[in-house]
Amino acid sequence: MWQSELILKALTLASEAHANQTIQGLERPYLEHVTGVVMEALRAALTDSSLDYDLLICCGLLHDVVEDTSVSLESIEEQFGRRIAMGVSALTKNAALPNEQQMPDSLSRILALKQPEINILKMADRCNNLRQPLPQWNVQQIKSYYEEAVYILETLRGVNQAMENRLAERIENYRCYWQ
Ligand SMILES: [Mn+2]
Repeated sequence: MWQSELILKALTLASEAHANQTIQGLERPYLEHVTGVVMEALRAALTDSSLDYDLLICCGLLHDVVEDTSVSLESIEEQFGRRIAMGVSALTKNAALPNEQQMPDSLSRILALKQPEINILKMADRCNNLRQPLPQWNVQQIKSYYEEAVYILETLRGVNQAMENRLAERIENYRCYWQ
């Protein structure tokens, strides 16, 4: 099914790396976002036993570690191997690019990997992030976040119906924040 020791190692790394970080606007431990993403992904992935659950769960736990903390991709590769490092890398935005290119770039790297587990995780990530917008956001920012979610779903769809249905439902519910 999955390797518990490997997953516990990823959970420990994520817990240490995100220790001082909170979810923006909620001020709750960031690990709540990370494990929420894994929960969403796993719920969908259990409909397809051909998926690699080690890859899915480890990349889910580590998906924001390189983007948001000082942990390097090299150390992920050393500890978890190349496949997991490649998955985390595709889920990490390239901060050297202009803002508007960062999401298209990440999605094209996810598609190039051809690992459905990573498509599922990106959709699960947006599912978890489609919560009540920050109070300082204006209507335009909220609409843009909605449109970006639609773009993520349309770009990555075709790998897992349960995940796609779940994201579509979260997107539909998000409309209440600007309509
Ligand atoms: Mn995330």
